Amino acid sequence: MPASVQTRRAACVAWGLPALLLSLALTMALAACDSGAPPPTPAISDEPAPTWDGEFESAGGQWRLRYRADPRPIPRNAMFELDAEIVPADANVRITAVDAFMPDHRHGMTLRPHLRALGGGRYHVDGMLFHMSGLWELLFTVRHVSVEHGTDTERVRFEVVLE
Ligand SMILES: [Cu+2]
Repeated sequence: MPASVQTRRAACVAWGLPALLLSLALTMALAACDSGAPPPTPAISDEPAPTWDGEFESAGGQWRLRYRADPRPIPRNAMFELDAEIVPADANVRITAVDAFMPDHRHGMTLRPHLRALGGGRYHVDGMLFHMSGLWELLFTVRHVSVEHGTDTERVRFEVVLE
């Protein structure tokens, strides 16, 4: 038998034992997982249903947009954040922008807010600032893509009166 074949066989034997031990360890690890604590339930199901500061239903009733401010009520001249949700979650209905405007004064915010999609129809907005009291319009731009209508862009408007 040529020397090279013997060498290869020796290498196989040397590999065989660690591989066996590894698969044994994996099997035990999996068994430990199975017999361990029950899988954790998502924390959100333990929380009371959140309340919202505003809710809008689309003209066709296919989706709703709702939001709440943090902190609430919205402070004057202090940063705040928003949680927003499209329900039911639908990949074809997305919030693409958030802005705010004072119609009586014809000006917007002094900051540009940052919108982040969290998945499942949920969004978070930070960098909001209502720098003066009065009537504000909180504006969400929603893009809705459908086979029938192509791409629709809808501006959802909530009125917020700041003391
Ligand atoms: Cu103003």
